[in-house]
Amino acid sequence: MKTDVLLSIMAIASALFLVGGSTYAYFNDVEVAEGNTFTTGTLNLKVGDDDECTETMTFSNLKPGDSNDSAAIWLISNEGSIAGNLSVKIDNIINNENVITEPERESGDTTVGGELGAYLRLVFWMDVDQSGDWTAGDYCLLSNGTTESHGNIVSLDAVYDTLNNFNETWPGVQNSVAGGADFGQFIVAYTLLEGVGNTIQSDNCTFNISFTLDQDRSP
Ligand SMILES: [Ca+2]
Ligand SMILES: [Ca+2]
Ligand SMILES: [Ca+2]
Ligand SMILES: [Ca+2]
Repeated sequence: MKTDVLLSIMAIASALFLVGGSTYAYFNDVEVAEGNTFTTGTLNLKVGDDDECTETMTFSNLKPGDSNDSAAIWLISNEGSIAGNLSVKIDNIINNENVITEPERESGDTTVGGELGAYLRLVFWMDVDQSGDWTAGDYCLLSNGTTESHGNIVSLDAVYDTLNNFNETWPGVQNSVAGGADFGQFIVAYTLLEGVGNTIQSDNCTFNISFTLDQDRSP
């Protein structure tokens, strides 16, 4: 009796071994995608020669009749690896009276703030193709906070305005510009018209120009 049971158990175990062993005979194959990596891109705006920006305009001893069509020529670049949108802002416009010269006083000037910003006429524009000239594809910043393209403005002479009127923000002046690409040369021109009079003697004006690069979120 015990022998029979033992034989039965051995038979079942043997059968199970054969069934279990037979599963290793099915076809099989494994492939592995190794080292999966996710890396972020970069977003970095460069204005002029250095990053961060060291550009600044400084002009002294200005007088009526002076003008300069290249007061600034700054290359604006998307130094990152992803596309971005460029915005520009001009703010912090400050007019200083400094001293009041005798001719200035004779003209009726007082010590309440300087007048240069009300007379200094400026143009801010982007030479997109970096040709140095106002050509197709270029655009300028208007003192009402909009931009105008070359196709609609024959000459930049038409868009000069006084510094005090340029306290504006121009959002998205150039969008979806690829990483590694240039926006163009940002150029500033100025003119101090003849006949502006003595009230601006010794005055100065200061202001900031901010450039912002935002991540392009278009599909
Ligand atoms: Ca930068
Ligand atoms: Ca003065
Ligand atoms: Ca151009
Ligand atoms: Ca003055």
